[in-house]
Amino acid sequence: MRLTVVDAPDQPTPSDELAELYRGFEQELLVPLWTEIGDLMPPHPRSKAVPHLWRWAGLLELAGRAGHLVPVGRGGERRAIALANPSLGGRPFATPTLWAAIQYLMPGEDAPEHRHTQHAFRFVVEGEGVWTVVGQDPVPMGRGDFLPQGGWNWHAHHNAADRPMAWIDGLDIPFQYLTESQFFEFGRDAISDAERITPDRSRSERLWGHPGLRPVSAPAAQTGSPLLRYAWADTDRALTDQLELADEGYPGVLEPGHAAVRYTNPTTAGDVLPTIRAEMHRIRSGAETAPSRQTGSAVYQVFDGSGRVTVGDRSWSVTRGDLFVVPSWVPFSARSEASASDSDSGALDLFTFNDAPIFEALRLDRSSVEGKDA
Ligand code: GTQ
Ligand code: FE2
Repeated sequence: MRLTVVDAPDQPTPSDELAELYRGFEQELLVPLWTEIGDLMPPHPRSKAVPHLWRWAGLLELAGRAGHLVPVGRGGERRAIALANPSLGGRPFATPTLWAAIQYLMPGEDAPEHRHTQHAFRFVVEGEGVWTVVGQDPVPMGRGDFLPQGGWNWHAHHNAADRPMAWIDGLDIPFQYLTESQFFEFGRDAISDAERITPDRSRSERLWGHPGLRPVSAPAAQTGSPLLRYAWADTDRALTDQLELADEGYPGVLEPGHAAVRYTNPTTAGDVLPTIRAEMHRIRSGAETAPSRQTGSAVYQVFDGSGRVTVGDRSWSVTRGDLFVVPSWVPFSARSEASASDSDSGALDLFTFNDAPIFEALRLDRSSVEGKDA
């Protein structure tokens, strides 16, 4: 620490005595507010993170090479490769609060059982064949499926297929690193044969996966949603219905040509995880979202279609699988631009997750749309 005498109107006049005072502060490990206020208490958030884009093709290629070179086992635990925001000091942090990684499992491979306080989810942009075993309940993973997994649940992954599979993980690892709240335990080294079954639906879905219906026998409470898989067919139908209703003059869409759904905990109707919000947005071909910003950071992955996204002063053409970061209070907008290689509708489907539950719990949530404060 080295205090400097700042020559500015709101600062004391430099003098030998002032310099001596500052040396005294230093020796006693004291820092006055007046030299730090601009950084500590800015008029609005100035994120340390920057907008950044990672191309899916590049991630997948590197993950595939790791599949051949790096074993999965006790200690390393997961073949997960994290996005490191270029301005967060090389740490594996996509944003100051969120971890985002591509995870890769070779055919027949298992990732061993463990549990941790970090809240997590998996999202699948392509492929199938992996089952995540949460608390001994095998949960299938396929394209478009979202699998939340609240902290402290035992979990392992196993690839029952004859092809490698990749997906993305989202966790609150950086937030828990900052808050020094982490606990971690190893589970069994191998899951049992009874957990190696590959059912189409997990037990959690059979119990909790019926719209608007919850079992009257309230089972043991767990952290986060008890529903462990939100299947793509349901998400897709919800978005299709929203857009069609708008055409019929019914309310429901966020803005013209822009439908969105939030993954929720069926026991509370609130967010699926205590620290992470997750949503799927569909922007109709040719439609554009209004630029908006909020406190807190987000990660997006293009699920389908292609388009142009703008994050602050950065703008990229994006396509299936591409991942990008929206830092706190940086404006974001997206435009759907159908390209010849896109499947069916030409809509841009964007999966996104963010740290909004933390900000809302602490009353730190603020947003504005095109300059209108909310
Ligand atoms: O799959 O259990 O990307 O514990 C980071 C930490 C994945 C996992 C990650 C984890 C996992
Ligand atoms: Fe884990």
